[in-house]
Amino acid sequence: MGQRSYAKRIGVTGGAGFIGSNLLLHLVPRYPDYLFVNIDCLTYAGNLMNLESIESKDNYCFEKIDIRQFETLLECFDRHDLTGVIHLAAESHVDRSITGPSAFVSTNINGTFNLLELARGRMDRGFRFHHVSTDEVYGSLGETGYFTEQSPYRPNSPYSASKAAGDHLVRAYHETYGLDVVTTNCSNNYGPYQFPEKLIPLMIRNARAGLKLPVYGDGRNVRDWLHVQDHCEAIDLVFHEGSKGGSYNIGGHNEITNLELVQRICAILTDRLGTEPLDRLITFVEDRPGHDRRYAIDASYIQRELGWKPRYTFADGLAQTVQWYLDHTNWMERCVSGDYSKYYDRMYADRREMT
Ligand code: NAD
Ligand code: TDX
Repeated sequence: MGQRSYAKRIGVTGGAGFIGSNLLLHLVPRYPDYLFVNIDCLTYAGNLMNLESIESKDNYCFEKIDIRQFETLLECFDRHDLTGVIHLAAESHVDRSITGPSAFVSTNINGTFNLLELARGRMDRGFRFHHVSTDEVYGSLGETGYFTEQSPYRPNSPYSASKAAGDHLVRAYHETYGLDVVTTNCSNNYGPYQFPEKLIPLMIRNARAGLKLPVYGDGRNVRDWLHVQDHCEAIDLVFHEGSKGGSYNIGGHNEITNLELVQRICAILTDRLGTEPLDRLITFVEDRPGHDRRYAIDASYIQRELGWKPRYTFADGLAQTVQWYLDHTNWMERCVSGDYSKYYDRMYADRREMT
């Protein structure tokens, strides 16, 4: 049987993570004439169960690969003859970067370097490299002001420093070699399939279980929240229409303190579950070292240049997200127990041995 030909063959690194899963669920049905190769080594944060609904699609496949392993990556790029990559694979949790920075340096910097080298070898085929990054590279804001694409880089955690290093390499490959790159720097995402170590799913899980809700420091740190679906639509747009070498800030203009956010989650849960007010569980705990005070994104450039703007209001997005976690308690518990990793063994390990 001859191989199907595709208009584009795109590697999506980190496709089993929170944003990567949502992105593949968005892209795979939307572009039936593209092949999407999910490249992920399945750390604790990778969960293939998220992708069950696209698992058997012709234009999707999964490759269990660590982006730190150059030779394995090379073989994958060659076998699928990739024409582009959307690079999301990363160690992504700030608290883990404080207790164990090593994997952040190797994956977020060396892994990005490996992918750039492979992209450089494919420049003659019009290869596009989309680097998915974060607003945390800009450091912390005071009471006022916004991060723009011109803001200086001032990362404060090992996580954000490793992401910043990745951004710099991407920029350098464009300036030095003329590689076709685009970078997106997004604010805090929320929505389905987020690993319950991050603020919103952690608070939902704990509140439901009657556990303490640990708010760091005074709870007045501000984050600018964006629904993951809005982020995925922005990535889709920038990958297709972003200008070569361009950087785009993406944010939702939803600034809220952590304390207020946790109170809102408690109010929604109290209402939905019909319990005693759950905000009594809020507990202030020792602050995160180097805790950035405030993030806020000026997203006017992507809006002006590419016509992107978020579709979710924060009120609707948060209510829908809380409901999603209430409806998927099994998913949450399997994440926490680590049970989800068995899904790979069932679905792929045997299949791999047969080929
Ligand atoms: P996540 O931690 O949920 O998922 C990361 C994925 O990368 C996992 O599937 C994991 O298995 C995979 N991975 C990690 N190391 C790997 C390696 N060495 N080789 C192959 N795969 C590896 O992360 P997320 O929240 O989905 O974030 C995705 C990307 O978006 C990251 O680059 C992150 O920096 C960026 N980002 C995240 C947010 C956010 O709020 N979550 C905001 C802005 C930018
Ligand atoms: O238990 C908690 N209590 C608490 O007060 C946790 C887990 C967090 N927090 C605070 C710290 C932050 O100010 O809530 C805020 C959000 O924390 P996280 O969910 O850990 O996200 P953050 O550190 O802001 O980083 C996230 O957004 C930017 C992602 O994890 C990054 O990958 C992304 O780049």
